[in-house]
Amino acid sequence: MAKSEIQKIRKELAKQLDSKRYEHTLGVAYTAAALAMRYDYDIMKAFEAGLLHDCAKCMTHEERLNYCKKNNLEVTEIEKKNPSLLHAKVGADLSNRKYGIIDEDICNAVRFHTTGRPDMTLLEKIIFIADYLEPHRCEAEDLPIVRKQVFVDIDSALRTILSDTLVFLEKSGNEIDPMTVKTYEYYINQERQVTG
Ligand code: DGI
Ligand code: FE
Ligand code: FE
Repeated sequence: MAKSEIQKIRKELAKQLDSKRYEHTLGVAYTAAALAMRYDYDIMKAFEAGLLHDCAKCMTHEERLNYCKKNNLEVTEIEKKNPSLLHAKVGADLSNRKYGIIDEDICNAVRFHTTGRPDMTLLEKIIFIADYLEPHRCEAEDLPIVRKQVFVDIDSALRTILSDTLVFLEKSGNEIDPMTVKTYEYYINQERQVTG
């Protein structure tokens, strides 16, 4: 993608997002670019996916639900009850229709950035992880550990994040998206297979 197109996307995002979310977005984009450098992925593609990952985050629940209706996006039961989960699915669709992204890997990285999914592509992992540990994040206790770990072994960082997210969701009494559990189980089983 040309520099001017990225500029255009940034300008539109600055309009669509509040300033805190916009700063987070830039943090994810640059963190994703750094991870792409480490793991030999296309740096600009990682940057673009990072830019777009939360593009639907500042819409209201109603706006997201209407968007899904209008564009025939399926809304699952858990998404109906927790419409903030929908920002990933709506964001992926907007990335394509509104922001002109035709690269499927980028759209899927946006689509699965909140729950992950089993057998993620490298870009999907990069965005999922960058979202958790970009410089403005400070909530999670294990951040200093994962921030180092991710540059050594991306899958082990992924497992730490998935496990901590599940603990957090359980503690805070949030309903858990079945996809979050599936992702966790997939990567835990994968480790068992590797280590025997
Ligand atoms: O959009 P961000 O805040 O940058 O990050 P995100 O897209 O990972 O969304 C984070 C929120 O999503 C956080 O409050 C936890 C929540 N979340 C992640 N997995 C699940 C979930 N919420 C529910 N209810 N169920 C899940 O499985
Ligand atoms: Fe998000
Ligand atoms: Fe985010």
